Amino acid sequence: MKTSLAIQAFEDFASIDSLKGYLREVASWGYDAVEPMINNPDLTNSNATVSALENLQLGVSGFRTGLIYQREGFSLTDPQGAVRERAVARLIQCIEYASHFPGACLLNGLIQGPLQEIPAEEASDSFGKVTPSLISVEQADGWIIECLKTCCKESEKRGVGFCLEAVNRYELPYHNTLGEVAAIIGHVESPSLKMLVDTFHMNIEETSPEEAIREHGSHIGAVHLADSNRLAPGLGHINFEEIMRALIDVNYDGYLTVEISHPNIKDAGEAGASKYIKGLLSSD
Ligand code: LER
Ligand code: MN
Repeated sequence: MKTSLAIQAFEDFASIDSLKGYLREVASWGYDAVEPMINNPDLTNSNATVSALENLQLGVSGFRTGLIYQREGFSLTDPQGAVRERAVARLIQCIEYASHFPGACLLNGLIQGPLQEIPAEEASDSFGKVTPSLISVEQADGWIIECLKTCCKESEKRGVGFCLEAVNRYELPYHNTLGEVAAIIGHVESPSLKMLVDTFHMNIEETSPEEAIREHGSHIGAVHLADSNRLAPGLGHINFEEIMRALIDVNYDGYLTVEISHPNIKDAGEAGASKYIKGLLSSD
C-alpha cells in the first residue's frame, strides 16, 4: 500500500509554479501521491501537470468530486433532470481528465447531493394545495443508480476506477454505511464501480469499522484516513493498527490517502503522517 495526501484542486493553484512548489513539499513529507479535489478541469493543460508529478515521482491516487456540488450545485439527486444531466456530463469530463493520470480514479461522495424539496407543481394535490416534502431515499437511489450506470460506462471505456464513498449522516442523509454503498454497487453492476471507505465516517457510522472492512473488502477501491477528530491519523482515538490489519486481511493494495481538514494539512505533512502510516504497515 502507498500513501497519498488529499489536496486542493490543481485548477485552484494560482500558477503551474505554485503547484510545482506545493508538490515538492508534499513529496518531501514522504507521500507517494496526491489526491486533489476537482471541479472544472482544464483538459488542455494536463501535460504540464503530469510532467511536474513525474519529475517528483508522485502519483495521483484519485480526484475528489465534492466541489462539483459545492461550487456548481450539480448533484446526482437534483429533482430537475437537466441538473442531474449536467452533473453526469461534468463527471464524464473529469473521467476523461483523470485518464491522463495513470492509476487515478474518481472519488464520489457529496456529489450524490442532499434530499431536496419536490418541485411545487409535482407536490400539489388535485385541489392545487402544495405540501412541500423532500424526495425519498428510494427516489434518490433510483437517480443515483441511473447516473452511475452512465458514468461507469465511460469509466470502463477509459480504464478509470469510479468509487462511491460512505459519508457520515451529518454530511449526507443516506448511504452512510459500507453496507448501504455495497447495495448500490450491486444494482449498478459495473466492474469499474468500487467503494471508498473513510475512517472518519466509519468511526461515526459503523458498529465496528474493522468488521465492516472485512465484510466488504472485495468492493474496496480507495481508502481515506483521518482520525476521530479529522486530524491526522494518530492524533485522535481511532485504532489504526486494527484498521491496517483488516485492510491487509482483505488484500487491499491501493492507496491510503490522508484526508484531513484543510488548516491542518501542513501540520500533518510535517508531523509525518505518511511515516506514521508506513510504520504501522511495516510493524505488521
Ligand atoms: C470526502 O472524501 C469526504 O470525506 C467528505 O466528508 C466531504 O468532505
Ligand atoms: Mn473522505
